[in-house]
Amino acid sequence: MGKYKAEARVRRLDFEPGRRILAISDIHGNLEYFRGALELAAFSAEDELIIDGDFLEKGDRCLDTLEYIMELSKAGNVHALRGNCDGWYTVFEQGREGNAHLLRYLRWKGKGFLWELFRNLGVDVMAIAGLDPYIPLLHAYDEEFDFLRSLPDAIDSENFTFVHAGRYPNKPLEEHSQDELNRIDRFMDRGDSFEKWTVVGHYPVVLYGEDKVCANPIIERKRKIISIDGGCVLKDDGQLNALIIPHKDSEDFSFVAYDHFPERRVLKDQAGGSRSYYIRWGDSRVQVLERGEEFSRCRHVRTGYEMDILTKYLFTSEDITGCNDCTDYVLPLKAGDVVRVVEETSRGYFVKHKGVSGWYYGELE
Ligand SMILES: [Mn+2]
Repeated sequence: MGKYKAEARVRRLDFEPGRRILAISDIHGNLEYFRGALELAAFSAEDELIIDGDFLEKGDRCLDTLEYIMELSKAGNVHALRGNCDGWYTVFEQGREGNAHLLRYLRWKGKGFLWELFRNLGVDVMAIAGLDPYIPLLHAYDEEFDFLRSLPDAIDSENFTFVHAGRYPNKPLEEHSQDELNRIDRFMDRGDSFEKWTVVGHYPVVLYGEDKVCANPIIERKRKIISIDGGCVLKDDGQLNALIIPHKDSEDFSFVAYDHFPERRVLKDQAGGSRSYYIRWGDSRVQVLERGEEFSRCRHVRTGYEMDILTKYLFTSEDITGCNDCTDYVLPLKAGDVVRVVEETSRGYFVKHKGVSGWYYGELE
């Protein structure tokens, strides 16, 4: 027998005509961004809201985020589905080996949903010898686990299918496994197209970019795919996107994006740079040529491309030096443009302009 693959659970939803449909994915325990995005979108009881998976892990407020989603879900117009980071209800059935693996994970991560629960229960995961005796304590949160257990892996409607990561064409949703719907990587690069719109998160959209970093949703009209993960929590310059579908029969999509970076105004025109590169997750190995306090001169190992990287973005693990996502892209800007400041440095500002990240070397108002 191969590894047991849980079958996907699909929930059908018939949206009422005229009601606005919002979709948000990959909140990753960032309650501030979630509330911010809902406010920007002017979310109300008149809207439908799809939470497209991965509202847990990586961030600092997983339990609060879950409880807020549970509260919102009571009204009947908020519909969450499960991402690959939300399946913690299996913690009661995983046995000794699973528990040992989980303890190593908790110690390594030092944050996340179960880490928060154990902290609240007074269990210091760094100090205990094994997790087995402490698993039953988690039943204090049965309501939360029941909610996670109840979530579908896909929400299907007349014109839109919502899944966390992706799906295969010519294969009914129900015949996918949970893992397929929740974990397909680089879904947009598979080249598939669909009859009805497929809305996904899971893979930060910035990673589809070549030389530029843009966190706005990608809408592929010919293939009917919308990818919305703005890199909230995962990226230093990430944002939480809320896709806005005006009503169930509309393709007039728009979006709002929330982040917490301060807004400033550009004082001088800046011509865009001619050459740039984007070093990103999965291909971020660099060689440090000259380490400085603020910036370090680095060479991207695979391409040989050289750029100055904020020293605080460098990390070393197992003798390999890598870096957080970064770019040397110089943004084309006009005086009066409003930018959002991610990093203020002695050389200039790393900013976002309309979802695109890059450098601005002039003065800000
Ligand atoms: Mn995911």
